[in-house]
Amino acid sequence: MSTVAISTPIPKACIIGDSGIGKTSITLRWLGTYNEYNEYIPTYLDIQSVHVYTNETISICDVYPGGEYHCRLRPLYYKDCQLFIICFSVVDVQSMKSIKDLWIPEIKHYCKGVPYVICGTKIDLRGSNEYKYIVSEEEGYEFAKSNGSLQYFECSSKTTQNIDTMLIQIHQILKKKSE
Ligand SMILES: Nc1nc2c(ncn2[C@@H]2O[C@H](COP(=O)(O)OP(=O)(O)O)[C@@H](O)[C@H]2O)c(=O)[nH]1
Ligand SMILES: [Mg+2]
Repeated sequence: MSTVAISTPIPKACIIGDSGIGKTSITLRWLGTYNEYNEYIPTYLDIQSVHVYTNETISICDVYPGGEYHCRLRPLYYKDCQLFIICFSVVDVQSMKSIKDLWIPEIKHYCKGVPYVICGTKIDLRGSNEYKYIVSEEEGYEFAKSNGSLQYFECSSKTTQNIDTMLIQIHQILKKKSE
């Protein structure tokens, strides 16, 4: 009798949102390869295995948003996605608006029923007076709640605030889903 090894597929989450809001930086923090001196962060459009604990891995797909070509390519990366992490920058209110206008409609179209969480990025910039408008934590939370998000996160890749907690909670959501 032959033995067939059946491996459990690694849970997959896709990180999406407008360009320049810090998606790749979060992925790099989770991978442990973030470099704060790197002004230019190449976008992967790639799937990375992130080790949550030594024996627990999830795959994170960092999806590049821009351009006509990528609009058609993006849904290919959504295949088998079990959770979307939709990001916006708290200092870029347009990126929050895009969640409603573009990102939620897109995942509802291509991945009906797949849950999502919303994440406000770059919270270290809240203290800055360089921005006309800064989304507060309460506003982010209310926005997430009224737009069908499973949970609301906030983080800063620069200071690492909430980066680890967010990964652990995302892992828990994925794990619960596969039980
Ligand atoms: N201040 C601050 N800057 C950030 C943070 N995360 C990313 N950035 C910067 O924002 C720019 C875009 O980041 P990136 O991760 O490439 O965004 P992406 O296009 O959404 O993948 C880069 O210059 C980063 O250094 C953050 O938490 N705080
Ligand atoms: Mg990127």
